[in-house]
Amino acid sequence: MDRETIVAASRKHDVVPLEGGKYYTYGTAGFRMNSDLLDGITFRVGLLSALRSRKLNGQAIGVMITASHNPAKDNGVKIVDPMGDMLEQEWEVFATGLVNCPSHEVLADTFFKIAEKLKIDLKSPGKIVAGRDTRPSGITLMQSLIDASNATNTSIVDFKVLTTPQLHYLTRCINTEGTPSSYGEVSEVGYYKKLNDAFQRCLRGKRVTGSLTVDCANGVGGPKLKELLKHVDSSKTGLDCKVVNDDVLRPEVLNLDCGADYVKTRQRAPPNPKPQPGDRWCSLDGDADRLMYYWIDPESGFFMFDGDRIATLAASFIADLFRTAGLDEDLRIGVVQTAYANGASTKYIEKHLQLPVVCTPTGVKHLHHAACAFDIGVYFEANGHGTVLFSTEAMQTFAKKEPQSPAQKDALDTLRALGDLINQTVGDAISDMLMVEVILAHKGWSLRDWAVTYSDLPNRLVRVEVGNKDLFQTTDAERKLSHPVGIQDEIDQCVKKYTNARSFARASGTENACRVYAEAQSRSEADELANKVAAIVKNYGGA
Ligand code: 16G
Ligand code: MG
Repeated sequence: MDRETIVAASRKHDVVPLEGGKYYTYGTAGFRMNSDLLDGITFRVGLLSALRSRKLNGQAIGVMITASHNPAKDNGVKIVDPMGDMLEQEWEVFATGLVNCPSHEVLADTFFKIAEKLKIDLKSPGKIVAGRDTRPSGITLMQSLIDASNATNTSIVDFKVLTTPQLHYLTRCINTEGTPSSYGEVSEVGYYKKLNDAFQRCLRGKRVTGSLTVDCANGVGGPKLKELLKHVDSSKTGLDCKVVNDDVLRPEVLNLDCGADYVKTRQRAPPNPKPQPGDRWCSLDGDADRLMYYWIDPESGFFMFDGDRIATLAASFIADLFRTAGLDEDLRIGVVQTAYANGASTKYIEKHLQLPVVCTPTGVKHLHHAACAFDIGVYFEANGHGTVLFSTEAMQTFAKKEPQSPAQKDALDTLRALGDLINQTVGDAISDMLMVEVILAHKGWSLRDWAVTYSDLPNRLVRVEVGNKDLFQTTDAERKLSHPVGIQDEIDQCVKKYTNARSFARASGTENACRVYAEAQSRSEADELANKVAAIVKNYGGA
């Protein structure tokens, strides 16, 4: 690997400098922006992955090219660590450092400096596994990545079009292949086979009833879900899936008036095709790592089952299985949420399910990390991203424990199957959807039964334009502002005037704005509180 080769390769992939001394940062979603700006950035992410792979003894590093629920013109690039989790936080600064190098020469020098500082043997082999969503810009960005791997003698496996969770799955599979902790077959088909096998084992002869319509946001989830369905025997499982909004041939319709983000932020079903009263629906987002369920209640209209609802459903089912299996003394189940979780869901988990709840800052990496502290960690963001993590110890206990009755055996087998069904690397809309179907089938629940478990507090999310969002610094898992000084007191004074109310403000991690969340006993109180807190934020935020 030599400097000249890297410099020459980099010349083909310029980075567009930002104006006014601003720089690109590796955020919660990696680098994400208009796809025209991403060529050089993706090349440099390739360089970083080449370093990271060698630092981790040649284990494969995943790179996913996607902008998730963002408009079709955007794209993004994100690094996945060998076990399928997000890039270790300490390395985000190196990503930011490489991407903002002012010239190709400085870039090459920085590359070698990082290698030296971290004692990376550049002669050892390195490996990258890559995937992209259906955005056309992903094809050229993949080439930028390939050029970076060629310039650094790093091997690259291009899996082409994948959902984000599939890339996470494949990264873990490659790195565990042939070991006792093998995560599955290293192929897309292996992913479908694993899900289908676990789905059948989870159902244990029970059948899914009624049909399910899946809105795929016109993204990669459409073709991939249809692929999965070829493997599912609906005569055995009862799964009757209708796939809609699966047009990936017209890039401009991606995430347009459909998808999980649309449903969550607009709090309504996609206009087209229109769900009929009583139908069971769910929506995936553009890269299939978020899930929203909903239905039109024939009496009261649209009702949404967001990440909080999915988390409570999963936690209650698993806690029941634990009790039946006699494991509630041995292993700990916990639920991880963010400040955006509806207060009613938190209360339900703590008071009704009697399970501990941990609150973390927004962003999957924080939730994932906190969930690892439990034997079974259920984590979901309200926006529908989440999963259930089963520790190695938990999986071993399910396998080893001698059942004392047929009911215990059944519970232990179901738990093991759930551990295989639920993606252990990251939130996976397709895997989560199968989990929801399994749980509803086991409980014999309709969506109405699920809806009445608790009532959400009315809430409102407001986006506030501010001069400088970096003035807003949070503490207490984003539930309070430490800066600007004095602002939190004003918010507290305001919240006090409302019943059962809560409100917080934070700087967005993905755009230049602040977000204000408020909930209260009634719709009008929640709206009023959100607007008042937004006005306070605006006041402190500069022009
Ligand atoms: C990113 C995060 C998502 C979070 C969202 C918040 C990942 C993979 N994605 O999309 O979890 O909910 O940012 O956006 O961590 P915000 O900071 O703009 O509110
Ligand atoms: Mg997504």
